[in-house]
Amino acid sequence: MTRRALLFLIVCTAAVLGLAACGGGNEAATTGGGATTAGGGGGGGETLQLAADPSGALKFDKTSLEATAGNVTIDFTNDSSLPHDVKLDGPGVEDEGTDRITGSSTSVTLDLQPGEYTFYCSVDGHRAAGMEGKLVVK
Ligand SMILES: [Cu+2]
Repeated sequence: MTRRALLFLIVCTAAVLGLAACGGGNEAATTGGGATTAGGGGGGGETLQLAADPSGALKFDKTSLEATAGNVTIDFTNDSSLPHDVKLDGPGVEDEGTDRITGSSTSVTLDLQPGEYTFYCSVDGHRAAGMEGKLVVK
């Protein structure tokens, strides 16, 4: 009897936890899906966030990005004391991107077609040191 009661309690607890997890997950998925649909449905207008390492290491905070074809805005933050920029090479785009900035933020909007692009910092030596990554546009 005691054992059965304990089992019942465990099952109930699991069910409650499961429901709670499901509820939270659905909410997050709905919010995320809505934002994605709004960006893609409007013929682009997607915004990507990218930052240089704030401590001065020669790297970005991401090595891969993904976007939907159309107007893609890159919000670039460089809180370090070194100059950095973000440039793109890929289909129809060569060495285009943000201004070179130090300790501030900037953004650039490019009309991108589907394909694979390389993003990198064009300051001498930075790309070779690891400031590059891949952007996939679908
Ligand atoms: Cu750089």
